[in-house]
Amino acid sequence: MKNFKLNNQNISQFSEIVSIPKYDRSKVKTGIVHVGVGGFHRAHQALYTDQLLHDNSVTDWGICGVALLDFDQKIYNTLKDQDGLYTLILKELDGSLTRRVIGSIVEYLYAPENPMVVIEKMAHPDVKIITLTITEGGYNYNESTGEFEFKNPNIIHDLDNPKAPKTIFGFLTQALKLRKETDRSGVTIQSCDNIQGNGHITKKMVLSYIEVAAPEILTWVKNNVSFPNSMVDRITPVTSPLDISKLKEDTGIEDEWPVVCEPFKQWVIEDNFIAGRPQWENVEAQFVKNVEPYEKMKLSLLNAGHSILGILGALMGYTTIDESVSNASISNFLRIYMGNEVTPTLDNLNGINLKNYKHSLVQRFGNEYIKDQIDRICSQSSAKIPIFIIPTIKSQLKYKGSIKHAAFLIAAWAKYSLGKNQYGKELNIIDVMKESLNEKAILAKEKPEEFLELETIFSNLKNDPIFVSTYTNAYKNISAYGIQKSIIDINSTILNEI
Ligand code: CS2
Repeated sequence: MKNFKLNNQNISQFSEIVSIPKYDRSKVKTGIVHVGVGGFHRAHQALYTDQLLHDNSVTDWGICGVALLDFDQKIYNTLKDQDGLYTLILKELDGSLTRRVIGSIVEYLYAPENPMVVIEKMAHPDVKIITLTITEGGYNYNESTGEFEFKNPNIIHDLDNPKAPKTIFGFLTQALKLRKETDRSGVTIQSCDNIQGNGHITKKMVLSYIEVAAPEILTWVKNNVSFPNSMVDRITPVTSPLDISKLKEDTGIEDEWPVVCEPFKQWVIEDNFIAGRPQWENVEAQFVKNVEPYEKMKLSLLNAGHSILGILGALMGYTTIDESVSNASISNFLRIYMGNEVTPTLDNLNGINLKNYKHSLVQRFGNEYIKDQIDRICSQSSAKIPIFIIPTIKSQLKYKGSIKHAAFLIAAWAKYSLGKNQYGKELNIIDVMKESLNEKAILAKEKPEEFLELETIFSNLKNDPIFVSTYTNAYKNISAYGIQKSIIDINSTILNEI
């Protein structure tokens, strides 16, 4: 088979082999600016939009991808080189692959190269929505106070250099200012990150920054910008070199950075778009009045489940999520956590069969073709645990429910933060708080409660005697009996109680 580089010129070469965009990309205008063109965006929103653009009457909703950080240069270069085209590879549960070339990203910009171009694009009259996947840690709030973190050096930089910002807050502020000054329409800012109330948080953080950076536009922003909440879901591991070479071998497509993902996808969106929106509901997105219960269900079951499989699995010496969930003691742990500790905190899930949802999660985690990396899941746990796990603990404490498995997980995380698995092998910890986590983890060896002193993660949990004693017991058990045996033991205490 002859190989061709993926780009506009060669795209028709692949039409017999994979599904390709069957719309005229040159006629598609940019209506959405997306910040953070990682694997997830390309497996999720960009696919929904690509499906929508196949209706040839839809030409207003092309995406301009923005790479915000120096770190994003590689994806920018790849997309530029490939005219925004890339291959999405669905890995089905039976191992078969479904491939599709996506065409909805019609422009791409690299902010560090030319911040003004990004600001102007965000303020362009055709742009009606700015969507974000900037990770859980990207919203710059202090977990213990819930307030915007003005001490962040990049925020200080943006306040001093408004025309050459580095953070999303600096960019949005300048773009909104330009929109107001040039009498342009308002715009929707839509977070697509895994945060409870992601729209509310985005609104609060953006307004907090503007209040200091550009108070003269605050009222305009309040009246002309909407911030819908949304729940996003699709497991998207990091692309491996094998995925790239296999794509080329099987199809002749030379794609420098295809995206791989699971077959499942879900997008539940609050219908709150001040300047209009695409009809994503035509391609299976759900628009609802209140996203909160869906978000809560997904974050506290799927994402928390991931953190459990990641942290316990890492300590046991596994490298992928499917390996971790195929260990019976870990999957029992997960089931008990979901049933005993999360389910009592969920309500208002009209139309969702929670039992089936939990069952399907275990199946999705077990997809052995996905090979979702434990390193990816455990990365930035300091931003994830406060969103995925702590709210469940707080709610259970309030209603005197069980917190045994959650407290055990925190104890296991304290062990993980020491940097070694049960065989003494070094763990690859990727976390902005890696050093402080490690410092507290070392102190915790003598006095387990020390780990809870990290207030930006645990807020005031260290003052709850029930939590502290449950956590301390779990920590001592792991120290005394090792991770495997203490997981089995904690599962059996619950089964006995039941
Ligand atoms: C994962 C998510 O980052 C994580 O810890 O739980 O990336 C997860 O795969 C997605 O939210 C799935 O929708």
